[in-house]
Formats: sequence, C-alpha cells, structure tokens
Amino acid sequence: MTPISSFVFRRRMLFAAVFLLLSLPVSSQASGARRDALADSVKQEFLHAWQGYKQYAWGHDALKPLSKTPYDWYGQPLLLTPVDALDAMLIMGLKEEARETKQLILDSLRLDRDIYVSNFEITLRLLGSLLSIYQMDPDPRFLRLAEDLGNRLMPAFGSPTGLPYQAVNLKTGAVKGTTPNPAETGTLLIEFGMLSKLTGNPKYYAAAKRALVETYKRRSKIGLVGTSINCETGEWTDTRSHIGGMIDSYYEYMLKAWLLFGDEDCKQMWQESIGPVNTYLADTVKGGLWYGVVDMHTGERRASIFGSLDAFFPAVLVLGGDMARAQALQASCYAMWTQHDIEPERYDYRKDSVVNARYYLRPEIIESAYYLYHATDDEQYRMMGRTMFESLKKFCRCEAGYAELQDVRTKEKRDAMESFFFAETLKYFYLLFAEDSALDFDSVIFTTEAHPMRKTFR
Ligand code: DMJ
Repeated sequence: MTPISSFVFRRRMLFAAVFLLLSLPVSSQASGARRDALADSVKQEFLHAWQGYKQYAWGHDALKPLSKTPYDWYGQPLLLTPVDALDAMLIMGLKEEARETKQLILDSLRLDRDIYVSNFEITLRLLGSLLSIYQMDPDPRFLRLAEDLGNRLMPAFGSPTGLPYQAVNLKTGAVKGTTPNPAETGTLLIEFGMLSKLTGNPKYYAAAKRALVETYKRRSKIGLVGTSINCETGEWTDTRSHIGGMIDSYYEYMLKAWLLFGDEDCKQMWQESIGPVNTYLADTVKGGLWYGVVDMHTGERRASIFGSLDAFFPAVLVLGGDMARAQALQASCYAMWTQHDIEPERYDYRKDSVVNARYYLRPEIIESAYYLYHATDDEQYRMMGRTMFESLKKFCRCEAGYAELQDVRTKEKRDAMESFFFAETLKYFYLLFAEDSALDFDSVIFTTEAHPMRKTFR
C-alpha cells in the first residue's frame, strides 16, 4: 500500500472505530483509564527531570544529572534543552512550564556567538524546535529567531558541491569540517524547507534540497550511499552502507519531505532508495529481520551491527506503507531491548552480543512503537511502551532527573541527559499512551528530533 492510500484507509477505519468505541465493553474502558494514567505518569516524569534542569542548569544547554551541574556544548549557552523541550510541554499541557520556558528563550537566546556549531545538530535541535513552537504559538518572535538562525547556518551550504560543511561559526559565517555524512547532508530539508514556507523566502528550501539531491546523485550503481563524503570533491571517504547513525535520517527525510511538502523529486528519490536498502541491507537471522552493514559498491556484507539509532526504521517503514517489515523489525528491536531490560547502543545480531553497551536515553524504539500503534491499534505496541517506560524509571531515574547508562548490563549510570530526552523520548512515550487526544498524527510530519510540523502551512 502506498503511504497516501494507507492514510485514506486509516481515515476510513477511524469511522468504524468510532462506532466500535460507542459499544466498548467495561474492560476496554478500564484499559483506557490505565492508558490515561500512563500518559499522566509520563508527564510527572517529565516534570521530575525538568525540575532538575531548572534547579541546576537553568539558562544552560543541558543538565548533568548526577553531578547536578550545567553543561554548554560550545562553552556558551544556546539553550538547547529549553528550546528542544518547549513543544513537548505544549503538547503535554504543561502551561506554567511552557510560559517560563518561552520567557527564558525570548529573553536570553543569543545567536550572534563566535562559536563553531554543528549545522546538523543545531538545525535539528534549535531550528526545528523554533518552527514547531511557532506553529503552536504563533508569536512572531519565534519565527524571527528561526530566520536569524537559518541565515547564520546558510554559509554551511557554500561548498563547491552544495553538500554542507559540518560546522559553521554563528557570528562570522566561517565554515569547517569537510567530510559530512549523509545524515548531516540530507537531514535538513524539513527544517530549512519549513523556514522557507513560513517566511516566503525560497532560498532555505533550495539549499537544503540541493544538499539532499547531491548526496543522492552520488549513490553507487547498486543504489546505496556510504558513511561519509568529502563536500569539496564529492568523493566518498567511507563506503560502508547501513541505516544506522550517520546515514539514518537521510532516508527518513526523502520520504517525509515528499509527504510534508508534496515534493515529487523527494518521492522519486525515496522510491529509488528503499528497494536497494531492503535488497542489500536487510538480513534475516533465525527468522528475525535486521538491517546490517554492507559495502556501498558491491553489496558485500561487512558487519551484522544494529543499534538503538537504527530502531527509527520501523517508524519510517510504517510511513512508507511497508507494515510487514515494520512489524518484523520492531520485534527485533524489542528483543534487543529486553535482553538487558534496556537496549545497547550497538549490538551484533549474528553473534548475539553487545558491541557498545551505552544507553543514551534514546527515543527511536519508542517512536517506532508509537507509529506502529497508530497504524495498527494493536495493544502489543502500548505494552512494549509500558515495559520500556518502567525499565527507564527503574534504571535511569536519579534524584535530579534521568541519567544515561554507561553499561546496560551492569546499569551503571553516566552523568548526561541529552535534550532529546525531553524533545523525543518522553514526548513519544506520552503520545503513545495519550495518542490522538494530545496530537492528531495525520496532520503533522515529525522532524527527526520529534518536532511536529503541521501540513497546513500552505
Ligand atoms: C536525535 O538527535 C535525532 O533523533 C537524530 O536523528 C538521531 N539521534 C538523536 C536521538 O537519538
């Protein structure tokens, strides 16, 4: 089923569901109450972690939750956590926290700083957030901040190929970092594209789309991309191909840019890319579906490594209409999670062993459970969510918030809590349990940082 026709199908199913709802048995009502209680519990945990940020790191990028100290990525604050977290507060109805956070951002977010920032990370965490906040709270100051930030990041696209440099100085526009990966070159179009739609200035869309197209144009004869590319020469510098970190959202944005903007080139790039991904990267082991690592030119298998970042792919498959692979892959992701009650960063699915034991409080597997629940109404995905939420509380909660794990086997904690814990992990848990009452899934496309972009910008 194509994504569009699957949406139409689901809309029809909605009418049927309304009739069903009217005749729900008491046990279903009870499960509805449990669901509300779970959504409320996510909100309480959000407040717990937010309280820690407020008390020990207010005005800084992030909180180190074990030492209870603030942390700024570039030595000077860009308010990464508050900006990334604000739309989650609005979705959860945390009005007072949202009001204070808005004030903090408008009073103290300063962008004219003499620092080199990652074009990719700042686009995801700041630009995407500012635009999504603006769609929820149309205060023109949010759009002005987004436009200012977009203009400061634009020099990144000034390479001879149009593939972006990795870092840009927010004050001077100087650039550095000549070997971006496809995630860095191809995960910009939703944010920059939306900036164009909302400001009426097409230059942002054009630059980000060119970066995506230039990456795609350099795919191998068998249709795959590598792990890094020189943005000045256009030559691949690492030819390993996979769907994990450093490539992941390159695929996600082709599909989403088509669905959000109706961009036919993106549709064509997605349709040309998903076949080779399934042909060469998919790997069935003991009946389970995984996606591994191959050489981009020959398709020869290089490794059987999968990890917490790869767990975004079931959600993308759902959006692309491939329910069978989405469900099979989510089952593998969940098996990876339950082995140690929390997923490792990297896992060898053929050797059945942990390769990198950290857990960064990542959201991807929860995001996929949310998409699958939305598409199937199958309670197993909410049960997965409940189990994962319980393990998170058990192993990662600490006095000042939530802490990453140094090792999922020993559950030793690590002194970090990334902004995406608020922006994505807790948001997706909340949406999985509260679902349509909190946000109409079909009216938005989520950025890779879980910022919902409304489709009605036109
Ligand atoms: C987020 O910053 C984004 O989801 C990105 O696409 C990948 N990694 C993190 C969360 O794990």
